[in-house]
Amino acid sequence: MNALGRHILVEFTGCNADVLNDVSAIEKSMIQAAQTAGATVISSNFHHFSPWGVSGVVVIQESHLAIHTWPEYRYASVDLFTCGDTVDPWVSFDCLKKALEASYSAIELNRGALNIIKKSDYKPLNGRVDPAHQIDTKNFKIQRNVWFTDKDDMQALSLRYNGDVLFDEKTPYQQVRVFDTMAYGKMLAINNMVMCTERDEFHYHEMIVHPVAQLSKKLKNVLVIGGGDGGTIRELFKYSSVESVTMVEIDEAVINASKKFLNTMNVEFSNPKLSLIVGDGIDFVKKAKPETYDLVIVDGSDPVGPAEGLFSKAFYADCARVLTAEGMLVTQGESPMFHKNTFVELNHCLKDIFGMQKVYTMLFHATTYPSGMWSLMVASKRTLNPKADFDKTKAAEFSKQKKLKYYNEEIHTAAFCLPNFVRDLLES
Ligand code: SPD
Repeated sequence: MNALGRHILVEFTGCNADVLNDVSAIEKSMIQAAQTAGATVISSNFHHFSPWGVSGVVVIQESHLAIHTWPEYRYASVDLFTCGDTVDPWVSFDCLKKALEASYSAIELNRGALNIIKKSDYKPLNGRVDPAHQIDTKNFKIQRNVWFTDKDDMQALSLRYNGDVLFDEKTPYQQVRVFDTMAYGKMLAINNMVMCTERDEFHYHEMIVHPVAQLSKKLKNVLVIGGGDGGTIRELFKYSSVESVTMVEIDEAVINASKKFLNTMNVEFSNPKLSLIVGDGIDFVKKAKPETYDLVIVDGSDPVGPAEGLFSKAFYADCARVLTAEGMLVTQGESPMFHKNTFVELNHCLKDIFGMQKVYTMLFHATTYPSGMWSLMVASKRTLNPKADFDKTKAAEFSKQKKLKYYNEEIHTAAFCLPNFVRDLLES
């Protein structure tokens, strides 16, 4: 060869959009394309962007393979660069064309044409002669660096996982997936948004249940809208006063994913006090009898797809109707940093329905939700002081006895204390 390497630049068009949007499938196809051509893969580094697209590179001993996908255009831009003459980049090209189900146009460039560059007598001081630096191609483990990203146009939160997706179902409502993340264990994601991870789900699930439970005068009949992963009912059933929990989850795939993989959360699905309904929670409250529940918990996803209606006035008016005279409601309120408008609108919507003095906002740390700062909004049929109208000693004992990991009597009060910028947002 009269050059150091060969570089193929490819325009893959008319591709399968679902494949282009699947970081795991893309990473696997890229590794396979490299290996089929006889390359030694050293590492892979892939990111999935939400709402769409994947970028990544496979570093091979003989250079690299890189890809950027635009599922919405059914387009991928790919470059395949190999040095030496042991690896034929067109073999990788063929593999990818098949994997992406693509049409293509491509050009090949010679890189480092030897009639232009000349070898010098440069010898690095620390030449890599140490056998520890040689790649043992038989026992070598590829460093896979694949990232799940929950983001909007301005900010993102990424978690690394090993490239394998444990559960992946596209339902009529959403895409439900479970990943095994390196830092946070199993993670449930809906439509590319983090719902919960094994390592930090207790922050959310303890906080959506215990502050309202400790404030409740009566806690017998509870309605949970959403909550299909099971984390919320796990916390609820820690109260012996609870006689019945009705949980209405729209997507059975969430329940199935949890039953299969989320073992810290799926522990109460067979509790005899649970009525588990797979159905539309919005429709359910519309048809439910008035004054039925002491507590309504709205444990939904972010306001896209089926959860959109969980942020509407009509829905909360129905929730208020089904609450008993002293009943309470708690709903996840998004992030004042990441979803400022939704956060404020939901608060105003609840105040319109329950009254200005009967809606209270809590903040807590949600380490794997974008921005790390998350809110819960409480609405009550009776006026209360949420920071104080609970039995501190009982709350402290409960927290100890049940071995809670986040909630305690001090967190209770602190959660309702808001930073000035959040107060300003809510008063605006
Ligand atoms: N952006 C994440 C908001 C998710 C709220 N619900 C999580 C469900 C956990 N049971």
